[in-house]
Amino acid sequence: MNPFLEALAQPNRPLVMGVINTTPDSFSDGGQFLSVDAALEQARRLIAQGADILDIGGESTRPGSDPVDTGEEFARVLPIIEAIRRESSVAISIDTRKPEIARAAVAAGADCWNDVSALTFAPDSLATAVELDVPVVLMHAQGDPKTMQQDPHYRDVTGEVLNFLVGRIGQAIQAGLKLSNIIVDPGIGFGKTLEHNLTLLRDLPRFVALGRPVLVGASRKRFIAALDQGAEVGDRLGGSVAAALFAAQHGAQILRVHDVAETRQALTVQTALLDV
Ligand code: HH2
Repeated sequence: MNPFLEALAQPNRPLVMGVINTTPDSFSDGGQFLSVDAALEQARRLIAQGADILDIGGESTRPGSDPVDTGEEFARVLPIIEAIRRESSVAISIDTRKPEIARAAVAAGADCWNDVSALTFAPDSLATAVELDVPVVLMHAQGDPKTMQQDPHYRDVTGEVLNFLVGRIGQAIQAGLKLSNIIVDPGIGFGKTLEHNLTLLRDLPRFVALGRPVLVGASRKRFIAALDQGAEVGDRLGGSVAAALFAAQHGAQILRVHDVAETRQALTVQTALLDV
């Protein structure tokens, strides 16, 4: 069985996905894990802290970011996936919009394709996902990273994001993707205001009702600063953990976080408190 699906099948607690961005410009850990050695050290640390999945990304999709050349993205992510795979069987996801990167990452040992464009970025994204036959995260975004935060607009944010995801699930199934390979994500911070993000988090049960695992990535995001006097990225741990606990309590099955140890500890306490 695919290690990613195996992990999803087990727990009565959500899975913790630890983020490793091998980019110079990611909003929270940009520049920290550019070398294979530094990224591998971080992978070891996150595994020791209890990460169920490592999410490896070589292109920042933060608001205002520029796209990355495919060759550069290959060079950033492949050696790291290979290095992790040489020493660990931890589930690995590749965070990319590019089918050719997803294909090479899976060949190098990745188990899941995390696509913030929900397989819309390239004409052959859907066909590639079908062929790779690994779990795929379909995430909602309004606009592209360069401009998405300029004026996000919805009449009914939850309804529109749900509609989009239902539409993408339908298209993916029609193209031949297995339903069991589909994970959905409302895309916190991707073309959303503070109010949009809060509404989506409160409405998570409606996403859970789609019947597919829900992934939430709220860690260190800007909405936390908007609620807390512009807190800098490094000062958003409390808000990140609060959002992760809230998401878990409202049915999220995968939490994408930068701070694995703290999130795991908070989830353990929450589980103990709720388990009566
Ligand atoms: N958020 C980011 C990147 N990838 N993938 C999913 N499925 N859901 C998310 O919410 C999500 C994601 C953005 O965060 P980060 O990777 O920390 O920053 P950057 O895009 O600057 O690399």
